[in-house]
Amino acid sequence: MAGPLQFQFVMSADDVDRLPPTRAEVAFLGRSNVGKSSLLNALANRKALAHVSKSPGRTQLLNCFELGNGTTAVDCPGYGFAAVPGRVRAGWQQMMDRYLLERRELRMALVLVDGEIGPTKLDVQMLDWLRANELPFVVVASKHDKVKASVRDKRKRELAEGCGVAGNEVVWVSAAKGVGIDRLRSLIRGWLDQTSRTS
Ligand SMILES: Nc1nc2c(ncn2[C@@H]2O[C@H](COP(=O)(O)OP(=O)(O)OP(=O)(O)O)[C@@H](O)[C@H]2O)c(=O)[nH]1
Ligand SMILES: [Mg+2]
Repeated sequence: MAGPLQFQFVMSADDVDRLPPTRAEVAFLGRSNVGKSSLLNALANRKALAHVSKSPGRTQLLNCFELGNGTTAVDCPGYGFAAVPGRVRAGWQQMMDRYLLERRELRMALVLVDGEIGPTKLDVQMLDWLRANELPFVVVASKHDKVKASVRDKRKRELAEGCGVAGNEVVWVSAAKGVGIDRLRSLIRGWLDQTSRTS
């Protein structure tokens, strides 16, 4: 089935145990301000389904959306926001570790990397951690519209290299301009159709 993903907000949870049961799930990860919520809105073709941040780092919960066929998507809090106190950051880390390690139905972690900025140290740490724990992930490069056409090829090569993946494994998107959105929709449908986890 083509067209927008009909996400409906279900609930926000501060722990994996409080999330609703699901058949299959995808998660949106990435540093604060990278464009996770904007991407969810673009995939759903909705303006304000997921809250787009005016100030970064405000989403501290796992925001769960359902697709109507027993599958779900989780918009995770952004990492790397300097103004968050250490104590809060430690709590966030624990919540995220538990979520990623214990959510058995997680089919794919979409790791958003800012296409304009490229992978930060925290992005690389997250990717290394996912690899070390053998969790399935895909790199999604956001804000394609902000990368000038003249530097695009070079940027695409550098971003993939910085993330330790092949160039053709990176999914480039622009929530603002709709670039790559249809393709990502069908990838997500495919991951959610899987009956079990693959890495
Ligand atoms: N130009 C451009 N700006 C974008 C795009 N996607 C998101 N933005 C902007 O980037 C900022 C952050 O977007 P969000 O979607 O709130 O980012 P987030 O990753 O959900 O941030 P947190 O919830 O704080 O973790 C907003 O000002 C968006 O308008 C895009 O494709 N192109
Ligand atoms: Mg957000």
